[in-house]
Amino acid sequence: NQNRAHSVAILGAPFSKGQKRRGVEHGPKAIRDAGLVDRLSNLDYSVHDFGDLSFPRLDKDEHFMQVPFPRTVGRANQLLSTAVNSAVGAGHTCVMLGGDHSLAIGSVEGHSQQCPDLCLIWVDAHADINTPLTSPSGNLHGQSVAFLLKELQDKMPKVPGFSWMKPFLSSSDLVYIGLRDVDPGEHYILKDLGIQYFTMRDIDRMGIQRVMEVTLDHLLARKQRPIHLSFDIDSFDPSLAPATGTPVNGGLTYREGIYIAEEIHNTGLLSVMDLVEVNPVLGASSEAVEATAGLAVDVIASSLGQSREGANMAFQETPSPK
Ligand code: HAR
Ligand code: MN
Ligand code: MN
Ligand code: MN
Repeated sequence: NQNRAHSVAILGAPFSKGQKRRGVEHGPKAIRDAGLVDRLSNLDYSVHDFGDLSFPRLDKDEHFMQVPFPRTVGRANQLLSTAVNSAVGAGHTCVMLGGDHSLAIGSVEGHSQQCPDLCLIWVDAHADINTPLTSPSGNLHGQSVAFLLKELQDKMPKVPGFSWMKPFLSSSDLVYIGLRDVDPGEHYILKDLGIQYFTMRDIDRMGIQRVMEVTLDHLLARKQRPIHLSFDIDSFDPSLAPATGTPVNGGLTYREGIYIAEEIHNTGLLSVMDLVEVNPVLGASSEAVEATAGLAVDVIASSLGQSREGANMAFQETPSPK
């Protein structure tokens, strides 16, 4: 277990203005309440919980085209970018707790400041690659990837609030896993840019083992480099993760989700992960909320090395009776 005694930074990002349903700003608390810090400490990490970032309320923030709260989302992401940048710079593996998925803009951007050669694994029911001109909803959590990609630069209008950043990621540095609700404009972009993606149908055909093999080969075969894992809890089937804003039937099984996380851990290259879209207000019961948040903790722990094989770090030898 090569990451033993490494340190993890936890950054809470209680933010919801990238979409229209309230409650996802309580995601960080729900995930912490499900026992995140203890679980990571048991893996022998030194855990640095930096608490929740505080994001300003901007009282003048008119729509831009169809996009609500552009300056609020831009500013939150700028602050998050700075926080991720310094956490990674300080040597931590960073876990960002959302909040909605628009936060990946700042998280990946901040990570890229320290690791310009990073690659991105996006686990989600959705592709989140709409531009403001293709988005059916206007919501920025469905557009995060479009802000990151160099190849979409001249398709992106100047959204107020985002002048602090410019796109830096190449479409060949990105793989999607779990897609099953992709808008027509998004599908065009995925095909046009030749982005590697695995839908739920691909997982049905190939199996998750082969999907991960091709994913890691695509991103790492030429050279080993830091991984950014952006994990949307709605990638899981709604029977497992009901407390989320845009559930879509036919999602990942528990074992598929955990296998993805384990394989990413096994590369030894995970540098930053996002766990987003846990919305405790949308659970039908406290059990539904606890199941969703507990699943989030399981994914994070597996990404950081919790193993189904069991750990033996407390033992140097099998104890003998005296
Ligand atoms: N594709 C739709 C849109 O752009 C919905 C996507 C947003 N849902 C998410 N993101 N949770 O993964 O509005
Ligand atoms: Mn390990
Ligand atoms: Mn998403
Ligand atoms: Mn999603």
